[in-house]
Amino acid sequence: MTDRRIYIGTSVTAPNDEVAAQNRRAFEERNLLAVNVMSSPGSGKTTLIEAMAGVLRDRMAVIVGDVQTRRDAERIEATGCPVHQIETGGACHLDARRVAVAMKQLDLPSLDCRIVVIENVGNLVCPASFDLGEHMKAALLSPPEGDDKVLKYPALFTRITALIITKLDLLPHMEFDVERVVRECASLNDDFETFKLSARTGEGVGEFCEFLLANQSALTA
Ligand SMILES: Nc1nc2c(ncn2[C@@H]2O[C@H](COP(=O)(O)OP(=O)(O)OP(=O)(O)O)[C@@H](O)[C@H]2O)c(=O)[nH]1
Ligand SMILES: [Mg+2]
Repeated sequence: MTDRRIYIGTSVTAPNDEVAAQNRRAFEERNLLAVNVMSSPGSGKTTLIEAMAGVLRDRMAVIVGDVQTRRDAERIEATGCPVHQIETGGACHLDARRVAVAMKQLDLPSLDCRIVVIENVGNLVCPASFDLGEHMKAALLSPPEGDDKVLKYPALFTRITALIITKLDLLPHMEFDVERVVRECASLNDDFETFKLSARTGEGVGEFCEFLLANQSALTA
């Protein structure tokens, strides 16, 4: 039997991309910069957001995605930061439609913030393929995960604007070559900034917050 292929000229992510574009416009109408934070489970996304809340205070709101539970939202709520939890009920990544609903729930017009952080579901693969309407993607990598991950999971590291090496306080106890991570990321991506920080000690968290605020100012300039 002859192998016949039918070309369908539409991307499978096209419906998602349309909603993402609407989300981006809605963020921009309110002068908000949205950042999509991605990494493996446990690499420290929520802990970084907790630390950022101490720096950005009422300039930040958060949308947080998890397969199940409100645990991360409860942690972020405790900082006083406005937060909405998305429970995906099984999906291993956020999509633009879910984020659109969360934006309504957060009631962005009533907030006086400048940065919206979207914590994606812990996963180094699928979240990278879905535009949520963010202005930048950030990836966390920490010493316990190993310094070989960039080239093993290239889809995410190809698309990021911020590479965040976190849990820096653990570096003296682990074999983790920071320069290798940066070098391998640079082999995939020629337009990203590197941040080295510890959400535990607070070292470097301010620099990342300044970077976001500078990008928010550029958005509204
Ligand atoms: N030593 C140290 N531990 C950290 C740091 N950041 C996070 N942790 C710890 O790492 C563990 C996981 O942190 P979370 O912030 O919950 O990780 P997450 O990426 O949000 O996890 P998921 O939401 O499940 O994907 C917790 O025990 C944190 O206390 C850090 O900078 N230094
Ligand atoms: Mg988390």
